This record gives sequence, structure tokens and C-alpha cells, in this order.
Amino acid sequence: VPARGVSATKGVAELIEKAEEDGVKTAWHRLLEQQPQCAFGQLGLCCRNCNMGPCRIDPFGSGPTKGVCGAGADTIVARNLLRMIAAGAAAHSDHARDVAEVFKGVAEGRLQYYRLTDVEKLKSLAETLGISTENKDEHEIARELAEVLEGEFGKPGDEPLRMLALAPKKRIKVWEKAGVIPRAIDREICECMHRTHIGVDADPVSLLLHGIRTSIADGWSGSMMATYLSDILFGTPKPIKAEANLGVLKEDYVNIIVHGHNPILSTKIVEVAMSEEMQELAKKYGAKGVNVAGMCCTGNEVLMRLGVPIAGNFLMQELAVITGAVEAIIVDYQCIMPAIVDVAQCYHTKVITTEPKAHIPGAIHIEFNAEKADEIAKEIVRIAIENYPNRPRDRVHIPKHKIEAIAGFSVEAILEALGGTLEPLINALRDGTIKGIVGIVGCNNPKVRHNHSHVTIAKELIKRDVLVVGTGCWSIAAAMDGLMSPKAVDLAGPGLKKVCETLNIPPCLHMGSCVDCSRILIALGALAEALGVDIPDLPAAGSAPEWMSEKAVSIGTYFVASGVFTHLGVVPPVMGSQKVAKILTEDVEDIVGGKFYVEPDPVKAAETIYNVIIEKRKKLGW
Ligand code: BF8
Repeated sequence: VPARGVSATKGVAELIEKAEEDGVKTAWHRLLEQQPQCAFGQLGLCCRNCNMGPCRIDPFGSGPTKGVCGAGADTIVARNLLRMIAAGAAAHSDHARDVAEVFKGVAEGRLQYYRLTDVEKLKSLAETLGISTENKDEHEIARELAEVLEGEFGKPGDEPLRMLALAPKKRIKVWEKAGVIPRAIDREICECMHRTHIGVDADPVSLLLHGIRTSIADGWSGSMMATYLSDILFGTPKPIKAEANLGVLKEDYVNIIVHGHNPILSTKIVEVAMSEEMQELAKKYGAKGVNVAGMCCTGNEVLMRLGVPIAGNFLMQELAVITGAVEAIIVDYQCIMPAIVDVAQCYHTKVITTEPKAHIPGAIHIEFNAEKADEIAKEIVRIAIENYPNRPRDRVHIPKHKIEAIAGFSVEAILEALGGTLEPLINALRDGTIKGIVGIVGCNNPKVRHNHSHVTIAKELIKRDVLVVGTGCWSIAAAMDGLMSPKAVDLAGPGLKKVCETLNIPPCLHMGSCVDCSRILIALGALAEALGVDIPDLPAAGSAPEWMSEKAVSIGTYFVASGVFTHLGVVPPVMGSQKVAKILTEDVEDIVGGKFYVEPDPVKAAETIYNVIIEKRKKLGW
């Protein structure tokens, strides 16, 4: 079945047609083959948690209303959602653990290929966590910090996570009252699995509250740690120019794609590939040099710190291979479709997996190890270069589309653009020059038109003078659509346009990868504290227009837990329980101040988000 009209991004359609001519299937084709998808699964009404099942609840009430153990729709839906949160929090936090291990190695002087780059950020985090930095050298501070951060994962006892010191005091009070203060990251994730085992927690409220607790552990500690430590090791992002879309691949260069999530690998690959030695080697093999481009969030990591061009977001990983011009796609973990190996077999591309926890049958596995980072990166880059002569020249098609984007808006960079204080932003918000701030984040999902909702919501908001910030695959979508170019100010309302022109920033700000949603939390926390209010009082909202991953469920939940009105553009699998749906979209607001709002239509969603912002402004007397 041909897939047509499935993307709003330039260049995608021509590659889908090429795939069909080449006899290659993409996620869009496989989604069509999956139709109709299981309705029980879509509603969250299928339980496979024990072997008396699988059990399904009849949503119309004429069939079974209970599983074999007696769990009803509310319990099953809530349990399934809790397991999604657990998996998402695990993915982010295990990524953080990997960065923390490298950080510890650097602190102890064991890792020669990595270093402490942002020492100021190191000191500020140490001090926030109660580690004195006086008369200590940076490695000593880093060692003490590493020890505290290690404890975040599995420290015993009921003391709160130490990283919660970064959260606003008012938030902590709310979480204390709700009984959702997380104690240790692994513990909360483990408890999700325990609670959802047959015959443990059957109460949807109690299950969902633990979901909130687990998501807070992800957002304010796991993901937050990944961001902070990546900044300390590789530098805190500053505004940087780069190009976006598949047109960044180069016809006469060795093209390498870095795909996945952790900058520990991708930063090294970029460094090594750009070295003179490797550029020269590429010439020996007939290319003009080596060209590295990013994909998904690790692409965001190297985009915002090194200006590495970004080839696309989640649904474009197969398309990159289908160009026929990619010598190697080097991956770590998360959001890597096993299908890229199948696609690669139709061309010459080598898929190289690097993580002990993420093997893909058919890929070349070269285990990455921080101790030998440079040697291993060289070995990997060499494989790509040596593969250049195998490129099927008659089957190469690189779409010409690419566009300039400015990325790298860390909180520090935004503050610097503002002149070192939040005051100008607060004034612009107060006097209505800017109406509010919305964080748009999250994945691609072939169930909705690729990148259409991402860019539509952003455009609808900026034209209403709402500043848009965001991360993940949204930020790549926005970059590819030109929304991160200074020229995009022409799409902004008059107030936002004026502010962007004065500060020399685009109306949509790239804040990083998905773990960097933590930057949005820090920004909101700082704004709330500066105004003497709590996050739910701010004229702010969140949106995940095209989400699909379990990580996105955890992110959405910690946005809500942090007091943010959070839009989802793809319906989550909870509609089988009216009770659970009501808790998530209504009742939870009384507990933590934020709630979910589900609307697939991006224009309607933007209108509602805008109205919520205006309501919040009124309550502030603005
Ligand atoms: O961690 S936005 S598709 S790449 S899950 Fe994956 Fe989703 Fe992209 Fe970033 Ni986040």
C-alpha cells in the first residue's frame, strides 16, 4: 500500500516514493499493514501482567467487566499506564546513570578522553546540593558530587531525592502534601513494577499517584542529572547556527549518521570524524571528506553544542538510509527502529550498535567504552569510510531541502540573551508583549501526519505572541520548518516579534534533547520563584503533539506533576477507563496544579492552550 501525504516536511515524500520503488518498507507502510490495530490495546483494556490472562475488558459492558483476578477496567488501565511511566523514567534515568559513570570516571582521573568543561555549572550544582566548594579543586568537587548523584539511583531510606533541591519550594510543599516525594529513582521505578504485579495495588488513584512520584524522580533527578552532567562534561549550549533536514547529507562525502540519545558516544564520533586523520583517510577512499549528521536526540546533543547538522527526527531514520548516501548509522539506544537494519540491507549502509544493552540482529556490534573512547570511535569511523566505495551510485537520491536553524538555548543562554536577568522577560510577560510561554516536546508518531501538528501548534502560538520553547523531535521538526531561523519572526505576533528582534532570537527556541525537558522545568521554576508564585500560576503550558514513546508519558506526567497544563496530540491508551481519564484530565489538577488535555486537532489545541494562558494571566492580574 503506498503511503502518501503522510508528512509535512519537505523531502520526505520523495524518499517514501523512492522506498516504494526500491521495494523497501518504512514505518508508515508497516503501520498500514497493522490496520486495524487492537482496540483493547488502544483503550488500555488488555492485561498481560500474569499468566491467568491475557484478559480483556469489554468497553461496551456486554462482555466481561473483570479479568480473571477480578481487576476491572480502572485498575487495568491505571496499571498499564504506570508501567509506561516506569519504562520511560527508566530509559531517561539509565541514560543519566551512564553519563554519571563517565562523570565519576573523569572526577577520579580515570578517563583521559573526557574532561570537565563547564566548571562553573559543576560548582553551582554542587553548592545547590549542599556540597561546599571552598578551597577545593574541581576534581575534588566533582568526586563529591558524583557520590551524591550515584545515591540518587538507589539510596536507602525515605529521605527525598537530593536533586529536588533544584525544585521550587512551593512545589516541594505540594508534593509533600500529596505524598509523592520520590526517594530514589530506581526504587520508584521498581515500586511501579511491584505495584502492578498481580494482586498488589488495585486502586487507580494510588497507582496514578505513584506514577506522579516516579515521573518526578525522572524529571527533577534522572533527566535533570543527564542534562547537568552533559553540560558539565561537554559544555552548556549557547546559540549556534546549523542546518536541518536530509539535504545536509553530502553527495561526495562519507556520510555518517549518529542516532540515539547519549552524547558520550555521539560527541566522540563527531570529534574523531572531524579529525584531520579521518578526513584524510576519507580522501584516500575517493571522498572529499567525512560529514557527520545527527538524528533524533543525540543529534540534538551534538547540534546544540557543536553545530553538527541534523538530518531529521524519529520517522526519518529509515529515510536517511533510503537516500543510499549513508555509509554508517551509529547508534546507542532509544528510538532506534530495528527496521533500520532491514532497510540498510537494501543499500550499503552499515548499522553499528555500540551499547551492551541495545543489540539489533543484523547490525555490526562494536561495544563502546569510555576508557577507550577515541580508539573505538576511530574504529567505527574507519568502517564508515571504508564503506564509501560500496555506495550504490545509481540508487542515490539526497533531497535538496535543508534550512538554517539556531539551536542551543539552554537556560543559561536564554538568561544571557536577556542580559543576565529574568526581568526583561517578566516585564514583557506582565505588560502582555508576550502572552505566555509554551514548551512543545516529544516524538513523531506515524498515526498522525509527520511534523504537521508540531509546526502547526508552534505557528498558531507564536502568531498569538506566545514564546515557544522545546526539545526532542519537536525541535527538529521546528528547525526543518524554518521556525528556528531568525526569519521566523515574521510569523510571530507584533509583541513577540519585537522581543525576538531586540534579543536577536527566533520565536521558537531549541532547548535540547528530551532529557533537556529538565531545562524547561528549571526555566519555569526560576520564573515562578522570581514572581513569588508557583508554576501552575504561570501563563505557561506544555504540549506533546505527536508523542509515541513511553519516555514521553513520563515527561508528560512530570510536566503535570510540576503544575503544567499539558496537551497531548495523540490519545493515550487510557480511554477504557472513564475514571482514569477523568483523574488525568481533571482531578489531578486539585492535587498538583497541572493536568492533561487531549486534542488531536492542532489548531483547536493551540486555541485552548492560548485560552488557558489568558485565564492564568487574568488570575495574576495581568
Ligand atoms: O528522546 S522525542 S522519538 S528522539 S522519545 Fe525519541 Fe521521542 Fe524523538 Fe528523543 Ni524523545
